[in-house]
Amino acid sequence: MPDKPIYVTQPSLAPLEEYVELLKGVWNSGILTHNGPLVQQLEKDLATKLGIQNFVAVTNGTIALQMAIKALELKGEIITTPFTWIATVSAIKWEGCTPVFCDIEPDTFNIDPTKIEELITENTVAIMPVHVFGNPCDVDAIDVIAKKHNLKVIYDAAHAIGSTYKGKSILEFGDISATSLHATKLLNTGEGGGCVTTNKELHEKLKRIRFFGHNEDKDVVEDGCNGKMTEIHAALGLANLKYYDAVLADRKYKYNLYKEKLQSVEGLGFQSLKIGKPNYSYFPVLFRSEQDLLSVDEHLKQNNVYPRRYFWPSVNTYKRILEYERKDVSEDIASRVLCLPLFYKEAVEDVLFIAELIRNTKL
Ligand code: T4K
Repeated sequence: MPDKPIYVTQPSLAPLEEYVELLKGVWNSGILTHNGPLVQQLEKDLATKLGIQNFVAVTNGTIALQMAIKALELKGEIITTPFTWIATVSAIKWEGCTPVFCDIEPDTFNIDPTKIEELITENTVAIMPVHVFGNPCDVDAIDVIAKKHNLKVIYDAAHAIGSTYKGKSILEFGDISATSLHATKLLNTGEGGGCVTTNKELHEKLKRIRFFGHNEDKDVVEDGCNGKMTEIHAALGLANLKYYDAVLADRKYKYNLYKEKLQSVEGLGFQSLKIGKPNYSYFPVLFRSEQDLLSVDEHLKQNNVYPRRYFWPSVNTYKRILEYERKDVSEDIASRVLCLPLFYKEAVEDVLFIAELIRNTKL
């Protein structure tokens, strides 16, 4: 048994000295925030790394979603997925819109494009799918529906830095993508996030919204908020960005190792990766029943291993903040998915140990 607990994830962190080196510049200049040089550098370097036109760095992924809704001036119903983190839905609600849940595909865990059209009403203004666990949605099918019904598309790409489709970053699909740079993500700034759009006007507007709605003369020209990333966070992002390729390759290796060791276990299933390339940022396992999941979860915990039930329960069942409407596939998948520990510092022996524990659990 490992002497220290193995949690579902740990932040990927650059050597401390490299972070401190960047902080020295911050201490010398005294510039802590307000679109400082490190934020600008992070935006530029990250855009180059991902091969995208631009990146608007913000305080977290939730505010990135809210800013996207604000920038597109949406008021009405937004069709989204119930198999997600609560932030997808709280962002919609905080912007005064109404979430309408579309059920998911049982294999990819992403929104089911064949079920979107039946939910469109005269009040529908947008679709907000999630690239669940970094697995790209069927962006072509979603684009066809959006164009046909004149709807905007905001991708919740919180998990999806590093995921691609047709050789292009998944962040450049839809009108705007909102991503997260939270501690638990492939690339992190502690807390952080970003908006990505290929539309230059929207890009400028997002920058103004991030900064109280100010234009360059500090006139208020938008309904803005405070979404500014600090230099301290940007420094961490820049330090970590140097290790981005190594982290991505490491996750892919461990993902494939888990798969290799677990694929012959009867009663276990995996997320289908059908469209584009994922970033291997999570390793979700699908059990035959919730009882099987609970047995494995218990066995792992007895051995100091702590996986997580992302995303359970299905968000449509949060009755305190939403009117309940059944979503059979999402509720079923949410009850049977367990994410196994997967992170840069995880020892390969620990991956093998966890896989062995699962193989040895009586299902
Ligand atoms: N949309 C989607 C689809 C999302 O999944 C999320 C966030 C968002 C939007 C919103 O993005 P942000 O506003 O958060 O940028 C995490 C994160 O808080 C959240 O960012 C993430 N999704 C969600 C799926 O998971 P927890 O509940 O897993 O955090 P916690 O504290 O239980 O940490 C998990 C494990 O990670 C711990 O066992 C230990 C380790 N850990 C965690 C932190 C925070 C560390 O080692 N160091 C740390 O600093 O929420």
